[in-house]
Amino acid sequence: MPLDIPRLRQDFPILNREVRPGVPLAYLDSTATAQKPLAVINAMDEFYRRFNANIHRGVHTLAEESTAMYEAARAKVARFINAPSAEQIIFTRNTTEAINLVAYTWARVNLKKGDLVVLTEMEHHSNLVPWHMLSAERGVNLEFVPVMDDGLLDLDIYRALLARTPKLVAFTAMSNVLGTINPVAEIIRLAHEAGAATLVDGAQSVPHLPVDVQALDVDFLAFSAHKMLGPTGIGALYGKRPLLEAMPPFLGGGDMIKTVHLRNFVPNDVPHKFEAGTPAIAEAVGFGAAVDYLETIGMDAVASHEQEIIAYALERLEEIPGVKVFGPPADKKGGVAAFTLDGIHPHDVAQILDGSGIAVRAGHHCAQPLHEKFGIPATTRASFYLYSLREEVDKLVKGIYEVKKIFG
Ligand code: C6P
Repeated sequence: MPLDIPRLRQDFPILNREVRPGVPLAYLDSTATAQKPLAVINAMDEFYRRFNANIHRGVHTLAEESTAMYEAARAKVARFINAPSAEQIIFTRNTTEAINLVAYTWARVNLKKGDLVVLTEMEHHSNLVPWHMLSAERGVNLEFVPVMDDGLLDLDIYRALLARTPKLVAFTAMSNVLGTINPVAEIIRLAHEAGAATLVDGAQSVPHLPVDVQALDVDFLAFSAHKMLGPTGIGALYGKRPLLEAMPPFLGGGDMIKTVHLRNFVPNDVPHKFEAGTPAIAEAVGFGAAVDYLETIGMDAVASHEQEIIAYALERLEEIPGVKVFGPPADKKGGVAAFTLDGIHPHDVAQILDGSGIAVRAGHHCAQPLHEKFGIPATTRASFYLYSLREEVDKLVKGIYEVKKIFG
């Protein structure tokens, strides 16, 4: 059953707003952050109106209720990615913090000078910089699976890199620029055969595709609530239980301990060992509501709607003279179209589109090495989600023709 998009859009109040009087919003920047349905907004509002209390600390009714809500959210997130248990979900601030958690704990225990970490050329800075920092500190070597001209990873070179027995393969499931959906299960299987652990950056895959951590057999998966209809300020790290249990704590403080004495402490059990201090409680409740909302729609339906929209967007964009869209064909990518327009800077394109209420992002999208690879400083990026309309693609195309007219 195709989604009833006009009906579904009524769940998102912001989509009805005008950017300026008489100029309705066409929000084509969901890869940066997704808009929020009333279910999420109301869940957080109700939490603050009725339940607000700190968790895991008080014995009063509100503290017990808010603790139960926070832990229920963890269970929902676990169910959403088919994690074997809720304890394997660690709440973090976002994908970036989840990756850093692995880099600061697992990696600093398990990697030493000369060890190899394999990344790819299409990584977001959040899956590059933590490894640069580790490399500078420990002398760990980094190698990169190349991106080919068609936006796909060169798996032959990947196999060759695996022959050098890396300790970790860390890669994105979906590129936030090219939209490329990587063969995650195969990359993980090959990594495991070579004896490497795996970390998947799921910032773009978990919001847009069905993801099953047990089927993938992934060791670590990082993702952010705000890209999947939830609030900012919260994300998650999934990890295999033996790995999480063996890892030292990340940040020290309240809640992550069993006992503290003047000269030592005993860390708490997983997942609390990794959640120091008062966490983002209302945000966790909102995250849980976002997961409920996506499950009601169904991730297969979300993915197939985006597949249809991106196929239409590529067809329309590619017929505009001077437009070059980066990345693979529609059937190998998610709802992301990053493009250049001959002779016109991406920031100018985005600024003029904004005049027509079209929200797109311009820049290197925190993937500067990928842009360097393609020999360009920046792209304009339109991105789609479950609420995107074909009419918004038409608006974008019309807007690009206007940009061309302005620049002669
Ligand atoms: N990409 C974009 O506009 P955080 O900021 O921690 O929630 O997510 C980081 C991140 C990690 N990996 C990928 C593949 C991503 O796309 C992002 C966030 C946004 O493309 C903001 S730069």
